[in-house]
Amino acid sequence: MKTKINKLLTKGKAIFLAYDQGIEHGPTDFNDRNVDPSYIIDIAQKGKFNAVVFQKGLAEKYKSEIKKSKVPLIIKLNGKTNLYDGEPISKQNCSVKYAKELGAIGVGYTIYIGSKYGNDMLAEFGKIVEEAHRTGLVVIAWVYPRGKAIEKRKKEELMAYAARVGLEEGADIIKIQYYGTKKDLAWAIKSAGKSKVIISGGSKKDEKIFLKEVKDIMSAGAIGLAIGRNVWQHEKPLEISKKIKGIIWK
Ligand code: FBP
Repeated sequence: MKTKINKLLTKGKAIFLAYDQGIEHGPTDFNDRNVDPSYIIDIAQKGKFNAVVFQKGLAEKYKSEIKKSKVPLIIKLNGKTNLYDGEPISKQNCSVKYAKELGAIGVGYTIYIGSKYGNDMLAEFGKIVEEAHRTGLVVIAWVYPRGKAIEKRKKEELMAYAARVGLEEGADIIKIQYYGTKKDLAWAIKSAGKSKVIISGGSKKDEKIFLKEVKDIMSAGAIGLAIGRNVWQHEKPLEISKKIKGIIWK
């Protein structure tokens, strides 16, 4: 089944603006400006992001703003709060069908490989891939190694495992976190085969350090980033977006 992956990419590359931190971390990530989803849609539009990533509630309540902005929408189909310290599990909270009705051209889902519940998430995600691909939606897997079983494992090695899981499960794009060296990342990207790899931004870093990281990420073969806090927590989000995009589309 052909997906509309090209609608989410520009010359094969992409920058997505991630804004699901409200559920994942709570409003502690936000200030007076960026607590407002309209502010995020505005950044995505003016910064010409390839898509914005929302949970279904924001996609519903800000439907008219999203439509007006013309920014493509990716809806996360699962999520969890951090008000719980057990083995990580993120369950589906939105159907593929509903995401499509809300205007999404892609859906996202987080899998915590290494968790006691990792295989349950793989099974749930497997069904999502089939349904989404049947209706032409692009599927993006956030694959994060987490949980007790992997505490002693090397994060840089698990990065390749995460990427491979995304490929084997049928994700079109795999979002992983960058650990280790450029060589480790290049191996992870190779392990992802024909699936594309994007990297998550993480908590806000010093700008110089962050931009150097983006350079390494791109030269290792990633197609771009799905980034949140390093953009919308920045004093000048459009300026930093421009710098990041200058590296992605160099
Ligand atoms: P950031 O660039 O802000 O890190 O966003 C990327 C992301 O994957 C979000 O989609 C998600 O909400 C968050 O990171 C998950 O954070 P955590 O690493 O704490 O689970």
